Amino acid sequence: MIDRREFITTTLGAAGIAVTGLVDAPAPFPPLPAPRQLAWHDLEFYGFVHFTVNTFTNREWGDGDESPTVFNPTDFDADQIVGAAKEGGMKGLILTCKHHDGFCLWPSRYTEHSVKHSPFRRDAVKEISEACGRQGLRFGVYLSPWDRNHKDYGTPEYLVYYRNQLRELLTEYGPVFEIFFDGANGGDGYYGGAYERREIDNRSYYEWPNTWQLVRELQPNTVLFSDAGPDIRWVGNERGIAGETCWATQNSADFAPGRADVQRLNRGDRPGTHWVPAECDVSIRPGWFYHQHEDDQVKTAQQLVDLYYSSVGRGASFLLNLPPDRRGRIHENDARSLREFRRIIDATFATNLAAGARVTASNSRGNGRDRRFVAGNVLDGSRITYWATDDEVKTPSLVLDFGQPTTFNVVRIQEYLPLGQRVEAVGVDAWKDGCWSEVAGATSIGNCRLIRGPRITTARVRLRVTQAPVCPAISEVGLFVEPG
Ligand code: FUL
Ligand code: CA
Repeated sequence: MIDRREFITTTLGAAGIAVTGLVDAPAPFPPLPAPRQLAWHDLEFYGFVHFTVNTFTNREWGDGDESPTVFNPTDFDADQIVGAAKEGGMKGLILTCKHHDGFCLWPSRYTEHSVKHSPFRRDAVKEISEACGRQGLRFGVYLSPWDRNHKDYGTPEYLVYYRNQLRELLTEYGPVFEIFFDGANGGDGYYGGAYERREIDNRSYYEWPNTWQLVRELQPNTVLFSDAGPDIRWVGNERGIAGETCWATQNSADFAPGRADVQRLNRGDRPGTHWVPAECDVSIRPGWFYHQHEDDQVKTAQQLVDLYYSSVGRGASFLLNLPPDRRGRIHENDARSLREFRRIIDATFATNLAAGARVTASNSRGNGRDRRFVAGNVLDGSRITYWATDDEVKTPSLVLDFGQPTTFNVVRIQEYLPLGQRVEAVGVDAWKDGCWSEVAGATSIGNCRLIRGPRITTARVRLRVTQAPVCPAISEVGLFVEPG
């Protein structure tokens, strides 16, 4: 589609009339997200499914010598698992197709250590991926690099095995939105009967760039997760908490999968050479796998809500683990918490209280005459329209006038990501007794910043960009109130 300015310029230019008053869009501020990363940002909340022999041996890490016969879910129901995730508002599910113990949930042609020798005998990867397809969730893969079952682990032959498995998963189960490359690597295990300790140099052993290249060839839209990216990074903890300041960028040369500088991963680097936003992985229970003794330790809906604010609300994604039980279903307690979480989030974000406000800005790019950049674009509910200022105006402000007292306790700000992460800090003011008083502030914005605080009642709110290296491009601003 030809853009409006181009159209006018071409038409008027052809008629010999000079064009004024229309301006170029702001220059992008690199590094920029790739299209696959932009699509991933949209998901915001998705799930992990940890399920394997550990579910039946009551462990977190299997040694690799478990008999496939222990894998015996009595009532496996992929639609129930996916349905619970969907009811909780998850947009995708990442399945542990193979955890550190090496047992495969699909009948891989490259090993006998799989469902094919279990009493279950079905292909759990197929069933989960198809249930995701039916219910409109994206499907993702966890394939543990560390394999405590495989005889070749630690040698170059194992890499051939690992990539063969990846190829199976990427060619036989439909689109894969993410691959989670875990960082836990090397140590003791069964290793085909050797029962020994195998150390590997995790900076060189896996030859990650070659594996990443294979994925790019097979499924170019898949985002690759590891401690170090290349597409998305670990947030540096398994508690679901991104840094209060959390940049979508990092200096990738300083990082390698399996070697985590947890503090830097938690906040990212600014400036950073690459777009590698954070993912917050955390389990709904203390463990990653199901244990009956944790049935009464399922996180409450309010705890999950807090995690939403500390992950999605800081520009990261929220990857919440839901471990199926020995039936092969999501336990009632987990499903209940998750449903209640969704009810609270929906009740909070259903109505943008600022939607009908009159909005004015201290500056809009091109004197406010170019609709592509006007302040009203922050209230149209669309992420692809934005408010931008003239290049030299880096710290503008925007006023929302509701015309009547309005009560909120959450402010949501979202940048227009195709132009990069531009805003470094903002302040939020409320009009009170005839003057502005600051009620909130935040650093890094990015995909989504949620500022949550006590309830405030006011008829006018002002957003100030207080620090930015270039003019801002803000796609949406919202005010919300959490249910009482
Ligand atoms: C860790 C693993 O060791 C855990 O078992 C779990 O899979 C978690 C998501 O990643 O590194
Ligand atoms: Ca918009």
